[in-house]
Amino acid sequence: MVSAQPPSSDGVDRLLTLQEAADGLKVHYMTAYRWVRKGELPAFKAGGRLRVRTSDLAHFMTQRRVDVASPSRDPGRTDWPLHVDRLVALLLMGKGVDAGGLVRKVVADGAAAGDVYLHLIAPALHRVGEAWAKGEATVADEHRATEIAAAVMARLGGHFRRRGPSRGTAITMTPPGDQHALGSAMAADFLRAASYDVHHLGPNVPLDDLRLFLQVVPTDVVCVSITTSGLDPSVYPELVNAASEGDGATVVVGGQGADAAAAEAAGAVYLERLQDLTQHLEHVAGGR
Ligand code: B12
Repeated sequence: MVSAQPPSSDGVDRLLTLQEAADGLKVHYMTAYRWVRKGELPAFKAGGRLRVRTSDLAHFMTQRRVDVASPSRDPGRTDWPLHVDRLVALLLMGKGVDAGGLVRKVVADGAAAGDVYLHLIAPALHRVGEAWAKGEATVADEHRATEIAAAVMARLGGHFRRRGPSRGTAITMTPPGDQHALGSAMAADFLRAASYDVHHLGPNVPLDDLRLFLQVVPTDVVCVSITTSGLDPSVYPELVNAASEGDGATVVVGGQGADAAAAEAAGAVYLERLQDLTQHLEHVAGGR
C-alpha cells in the first residue's frame, strides 16, 4: 500500500491513486478530482486510473497552502446562509444524523472545517439562541441542539489534527460561571490546526485549579472563551494572575460575552475573531 502522505524524507517519488491523494489532503475524492480538472493538482492516467506523484502532492500542499482545517480567506464559494437555514431547522427538530450529514457534505464539497465552525455551526447556534430568547424553542430544544452541534464538531475533529512540530502549548477554557462550552472547543481545534499542543479544560474552570495546572504544565497561551456577558469583571485580573504561575502564559480572551476593556486593562489580549487567534499568536511569538 502506497503512503498517502508525501514521503519526501527519503526523496523517493511515489505514485498515489487519486483517493490516496485526497486522503492525504483530507478532502473528499471529488474535491481532489475538481482540483485535477482545474489543472491545480498535477495528475496523469496510468493503468486506466488517475495517479498523483507524491512530490506534486507535497508541492501542492505547501505552495498552494492547502489547509483544510484553517478558515480560508475566501469562504465565498459555499452558500453559507442556505446551509445555516438548513442546519438551524435540523438542530431544532433534533435531527442529529441529518445535521451530521449536512456538515459532512459541505466539507466534502470543499469547505474548510474551520469555515464550517465560523460560518455554519456558530451562526446556527446563535439562531437557536434567538429562537430560545423569543420563546420559539424550549430549553430542552436548545440543549438538544447544542448536544448535536457538539457531536458534529467532534466528528470534524480529525481535520484539526496537529501537523508538523509543536509551536507551543495552549490551554482552552471558560472561566468560573460560564457554562458555554463550544466557543472554547472551537478555539481548541483552531489552535491544534495551528500546531499547538492543546489542553482543552472546557467550561467553568476554577481559577485555583488553573493555577495548579499551570504549576505542572508549562504553557504558552491560556485561551479563554467568554459567552456570558454578566461575569464579575474581577475575573480578568484573576485570570491574568493565575496565568502568571509557571512560565507566565499569555492570556487571550474572546467570545461574545467578553469585556474587551476589562480584559485589556487586566493585561490580557482581547481578540474579537477566532480566525485571528493563531495569526496573532504567531505575531507574539515572532516578537519574542
Ligand atoms: C447552548 C447555550 C447554552 C447552554 C450551553 C451548553 C454547552 N454545552 O455549551 C446552557 C444551557 C448551559 C446555557 C446556559 C445559559 N445561557 Co446560554 N446559550 C446557548 C446558545 C444557544 C449557544 C451558545 C453557543 O455554543 N454558541 C456557539 C458558539 C461557537 O458561538 P460563540 O460562543 O459566539 O463563539 C464564536 C465567537 O464568539 C468567537 N469566540 C468564542 N470564544 C472565543 C475565544 C477567543 C479567544 C476568540 C478570539 C474568539 C472566540 O468565535 C466563535 C466562532 O465564531 C447561546 C446563543 C448564542 N448567541 O450563542 C445562548 C446564550 C449565550 N445564553 C444566554 C443565556 C442568557 C444563558 C443563561 C443565563 C440562561 C439561564 N437563564 O440560565 C445561562 C448561563 C449559564 C452560565 N452561567 O454560563 C444568552 C447570553 C446573554 C448574555 N449576553 O449573557 C444567549 C446569547 C442566548 C440569548 N439569545 O439570549 N446556554
